[in-house]
Amino acid sequence: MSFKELTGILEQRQASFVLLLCHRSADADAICSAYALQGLLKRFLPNVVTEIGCPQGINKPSKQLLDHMPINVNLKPNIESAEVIVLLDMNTIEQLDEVAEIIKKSPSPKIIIDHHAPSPETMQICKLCIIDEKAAANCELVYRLFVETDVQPNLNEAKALFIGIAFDTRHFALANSSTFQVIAKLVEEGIDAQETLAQFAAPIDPSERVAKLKACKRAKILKVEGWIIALSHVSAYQAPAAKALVDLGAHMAAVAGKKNGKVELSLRSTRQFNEQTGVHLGVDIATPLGEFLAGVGGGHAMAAGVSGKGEIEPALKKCLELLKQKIAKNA
Ligand SMILES: [Mn+2]
Repeated sequence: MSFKELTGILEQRQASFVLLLCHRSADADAICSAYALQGLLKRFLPNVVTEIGCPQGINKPSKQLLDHMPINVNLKPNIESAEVIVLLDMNTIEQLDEVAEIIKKSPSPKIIIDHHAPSPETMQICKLCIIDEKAAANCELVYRLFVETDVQPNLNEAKALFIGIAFDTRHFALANSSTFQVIAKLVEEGIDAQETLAQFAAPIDPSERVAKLKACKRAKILKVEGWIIALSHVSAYQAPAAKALVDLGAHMAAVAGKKNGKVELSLRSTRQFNEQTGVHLGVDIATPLGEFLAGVGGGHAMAAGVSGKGEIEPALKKCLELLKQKIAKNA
């Protein structure tokens, strides 16, 4: 009975001010889980003032969220005056940088609600830990508190929970069976999934649109051992441009650009390309390419970046050469 334990701590403290704290550059999952919890607490403890605090700012999509939802966030919360502190969607208070020290010093009880692997140090300072690493989003955990208390979320709360889950699961790509059960319930309660997802899809910068289209128009398309490789160049947004080329059908894309006298490249590939060729873009391509350009390169298996000296044409040529060698070697 986690919600009972939570309200038990508030009652024992006779708390009149409770702070719901979100992590650094708070995302939709953190803010939405705080908002829904705030609503649930209001039903049981109407006299307790709760505030959502984001002392280390919010991320870009969250700004859009706050424009569309009746959610109030305090960017400069008074942590010292909080009688109970609830930490949401963060496994360590170190995520709050210098604010972590203020939390550590505060004599008020702390409660954590999270879906990441817990840090022992943070668990030690918390009186109550509501943690499930298997949950795909923190909003899923807060939804369970509604179920536990037999409370129906109102439409805004349901929408917030839906958005938080959609955000953390990358529009359900990372969702598991329990996530889909929660989502099904929220849709049953009146959330229009298509409309809500469209409303909160990140707006694309007009210059990013143009950069992507230019990269497609300029792309050189080659076949290496049956793999479709796209090479292109734009002066900005190389990473989204490379991703766009892969989304359009290339197995691997490299997009170069020049900025402040430096040449920069973004590399992307499909998972299939990585698995079947064994080419790790960060290790096999970006790192040696960075050395070749007297700069630096690195990254992940399917997404990598390079920055160095030189011109676009020879940089892309070298990139292709490295790719051909690596694909042939692993074939
Ligand atoms: Mn989360």
